[in-house]
Amino acid sequence: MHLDPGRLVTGAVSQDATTGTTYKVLAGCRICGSGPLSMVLSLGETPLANSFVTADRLHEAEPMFPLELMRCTECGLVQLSVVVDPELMFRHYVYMSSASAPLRDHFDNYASEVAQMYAPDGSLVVEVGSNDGLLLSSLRRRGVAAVGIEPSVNLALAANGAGLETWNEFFTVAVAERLRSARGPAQAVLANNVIAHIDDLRGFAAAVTTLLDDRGVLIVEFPHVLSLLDHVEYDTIYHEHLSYLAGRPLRRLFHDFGLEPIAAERIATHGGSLRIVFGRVGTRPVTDSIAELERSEAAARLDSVEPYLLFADRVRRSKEALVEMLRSARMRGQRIAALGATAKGNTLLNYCGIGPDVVEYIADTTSLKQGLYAPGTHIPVLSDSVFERDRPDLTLLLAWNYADWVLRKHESYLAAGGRFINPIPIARLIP
Ligand code: JHZ
Repeated sequence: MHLDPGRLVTGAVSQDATTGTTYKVLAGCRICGSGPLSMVLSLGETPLANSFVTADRLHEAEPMFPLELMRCTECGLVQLSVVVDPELMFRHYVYMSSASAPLRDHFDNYASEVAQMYAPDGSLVVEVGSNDGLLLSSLRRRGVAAVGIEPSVNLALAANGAGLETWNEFFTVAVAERLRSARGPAQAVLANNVIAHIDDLRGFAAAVTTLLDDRGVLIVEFPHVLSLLDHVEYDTIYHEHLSYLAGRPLRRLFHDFGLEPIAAERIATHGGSLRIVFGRVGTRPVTDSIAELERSEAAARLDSVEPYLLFADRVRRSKEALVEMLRSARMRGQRIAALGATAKGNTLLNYCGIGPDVVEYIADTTSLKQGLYAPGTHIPVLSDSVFERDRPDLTLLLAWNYADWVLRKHESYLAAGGRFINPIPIARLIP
């Protein structure tokens, strides 16, 4: 089946029972259009993972949406069964890249690679989903003419205020055309942790090809579905993440738009991600890394149901182990807090039914989250300085992707007898 750019494969519109908020139910795969999709796992109904609640709205019902993971048996894309309105999820956004210190080094190294390899003197580089401009600022420091596209009003405002040119838009063909006529073609389009959030992936691919120079590259970074399966990272499943990506379905998507993968690299961010570089077909050499990636995905049998059945079983066992560890700690009278008011943490807390009676508060470095309450569970989010002073007996590490950093940063807590619980892949005490 061939789909035109911009055409969404959506079926019925459904409604949340308490608040009447509408959402779309997918009728077929967003990459190849095949259907129906087959269910891999259901995590029940949850609120939106970044919809932290203000104190004055705690008594109001929160919209809840089914959180179900589906697999396309044709192209292999793993995706959610529903699509919540992106206006609701992204126009005001509390996740700020700059609040996670280790991400600064990651983006700095990345910016230096992009500047050297793809953006010689002053070339235009466009970052889609530029958040608060952390990567844009690293690119700027290296002399790259970097422009961001960011749908969140508050983050685009902050980035522009810091002198980092950011267009407050969702990335569409119309925006790509305007940007190209204003600034010329881009040598590189960067999309880090954003393609999983895009419903209309074909529209995205069309917008990229509109903007890119003939020899330009698209570089995408996203959590790899193999890491999701191998490390039981079920908490990274939430409504913002519409797709759980791998090399094969992406090759198929971009092929229809004249792009081919030329290099792939595994990177450690967000529990195991992939960085794939795409160029226009035949314009750049294809490195061995592409064949290697395809071999590793084939070896993992991502095209069969088995790894997903195993995954679903490991998810249930992971939940049981965590709930039991927390229950027995509370029975012993131990106090428990959490660290990192992450989006994934909210999937975990809601799916495992962990509330403020078990976890007293969540400490977080993001100013925009502090003073709010976690969606669904209503656990208060406090500043990380509170955690340093308070020293609870146990701390549930909801930002487990930064475990090494967090353990170093909170050495004195550990030295005073505090312990962390890493919930993924299976609950484990540190030390
Ligand atoms: P972090 C985000 O998910 C959101 P989240 C998004 N939807 C996405 O796609 C994924 O990333 C990939 C805090 N923190 O990165 C800062 C501390 O408090 O794991 C952040 O709130 N102390 C775009 O939200 C959170 O933890 C620390 O020392 O699951 C980290 O969020 C550090 C390092 C972080 O992503």
